[in-house]
Formats: sequence, C-alpha cells, structure tokens
Amino acid sequence: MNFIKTEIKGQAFIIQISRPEALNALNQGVMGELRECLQSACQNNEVAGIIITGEGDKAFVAGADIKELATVSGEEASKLAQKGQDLFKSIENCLKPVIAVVNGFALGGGCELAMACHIRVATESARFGQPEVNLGIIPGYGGTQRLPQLVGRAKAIELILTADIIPAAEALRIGLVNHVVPTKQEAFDMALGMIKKIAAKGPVAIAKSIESINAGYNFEDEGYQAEAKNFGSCADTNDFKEGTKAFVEKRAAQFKGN
Ligand code: CO8
Repeated sequence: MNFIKTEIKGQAFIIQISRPEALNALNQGVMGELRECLQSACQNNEVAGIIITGEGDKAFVAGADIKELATVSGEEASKLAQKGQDLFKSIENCLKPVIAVVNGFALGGGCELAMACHIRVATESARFGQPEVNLGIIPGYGGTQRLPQLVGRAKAIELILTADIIPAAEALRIGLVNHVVPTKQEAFDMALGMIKKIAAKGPVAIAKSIESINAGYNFEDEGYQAEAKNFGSCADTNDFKEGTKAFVEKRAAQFKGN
C-alpha cells in the first residue's frame, strides 16, 4: 500500500488515508487501495467495525485529486465518477459499521466519503463542503444524493450551489455529522467505543439493520446515474479547464459558461 495505512485495534479495522502533502486527496491510487482494504475488512470475521480517517490534523480528505482530474476527458470523468460511486456504495452496504473520524477538511470527494460511512465523528476543527462548482464541475461520488438525504434538500442545494465550507458545529446542527469532540484522539476513542458497543450485539441483527435501512434508499439509483453523466458533461467544458487551472495557479476562476 502506497497511500493507505491500516491498523487493527481490538475488533476495529482502521483505514488511514495518507497523502498529507496533497491534503489526502483521492487519486486513483488511493481509490484502488481503499477498495482493496474495504473488501478484506468487510469480509474479515475478526473485524466488528471499520474506521476511516485521514493522516494529520489538517485534512480528512480535501476531495478528488484535482491535478489528476484536470487531465481526463468528459467520458473518462463520467466513468471514474461511476466507479467511485460504486466504491462508496460498497462502504454504505458493508454489513459492519463504518465510522468516519473526520479531522480537518472534508471537501468534495472527502465529504462524499464521510457521508458514505454509516456514522461520522468530527473534531472541532473539521470543515465540510462540496466546493466542486468552484472548479466548474459538480459532486461526482454521490454527494448530490447523500447530502440531501442527510441534511434535507434545501440545505443541500444551498451548500452545493454556494460551495460554502461550514465548520463542524454547523455540520452537527444540520445533521451532517453525529458528534463533534475537541480532539482527534477523542474522536478515535468515541469511534472505538461505538464499535465495541456494537460488537456485543447480535452480528446478524447488526447486518440486517444496515441492510434494511439501506433498502429504503435503493430507488435513488437514477440520481446516481444522472450525477455521473452530468459530472462527465461538466468535465468536457472550458469552464472545467479554467476551474482546475485556476486552482493550480491559486487564483479565482473566470467562468464563461461554456
Ligand atoms: N487535489 C489535489 N491537490 C490538492 C487538493 C486536491 N483536492 N487539495 C489540496 N491540494 C494540494 C494543494 O495543491 C497544495 O499543494 P502544493 O503545496 O503543491 O501547492 C497542498 O495540497 C496544500 O493545499 P493548499 O496550499 O491549497 O492549502 P490551504 O491551507 O491554502 O487550503 C484548502 C486548503 C482550502 C483545502 C485548499 O487546498 C482547497 O481548496 N483544496 C481543494 C478543495 C476542493 O476543491 N475539493 C474538491 C475537489 S473535486 C472533487 O472532489 C470531485 C469528486 C468527484 C470526482 C469524480 C471523478 C473522479
């Protein structure tokens, strides 16, 4: 593994995304390793729950890797979005609890990763947002579907259209996270405590609870397909080229609407 560190603590399997120099941004290498780790953790009978976090204090995950994304065509972008959606659905469908310990920035694909987890515990310094429109694209890893599920349609539309980045306290207020605690250590302790508590329950009942809750949301597949298709359309525009170029050049983008 080049981008992910794993550790087992008690019955918890900890997955730490480790690209601190790029604020743990999700390149295709990270996504592949995440897929591998999740598969083995979900199927391991010794594991009662999974924790996903990011290395360091600055970021959980600052989104998809913008520099990598800038080089792909619209068609490729749409396929990558669909592949990422499938990975995040596999997190949501894991029959053991998956808890995000959110330390620092959870933006774009990072916020989408946190939302795909069953439970989110954030530190006071965590920041959440879907800033894709700053780049001339839209969320592509399920954000247009899961954000309205978690915070309601009105707030989700506001967050996605304004690209506002909100602090942990506001994320707690609108129901985007379950808990906010002062430090990363406290967030870990809380997540480990939850996994220990859940591990003492009937494993079949836990699995069937997750399966039943998720069954109510399967109808939204049309939404995911629209998201991937529209992500690809945006990636074909000059606005996307300008948005990603502006990010690299650390300036505001000048969009022309084409
Ligand atoms: N991708 C690549 N590199 C990144 C990313 C990213 N998402 N975020 C930060 N970095 C890099 C910076 O380029 C910088 O590198 P360098 O030192 O080489 O210049 C380094 O990390 C540190 O970042 P900053 O200097 O920008 O740190 P600041 O403290 O000034 O700012 C922010 C922190 C506010 C988090 C800022 O880095 C930022 O705005 N990052 C981008 C956030 C963003 O727009 N995320 C959404 C990305 S798009 C997305 O997630 C789409 C998901 C669906 C994809 C589907 C198909 C693949």
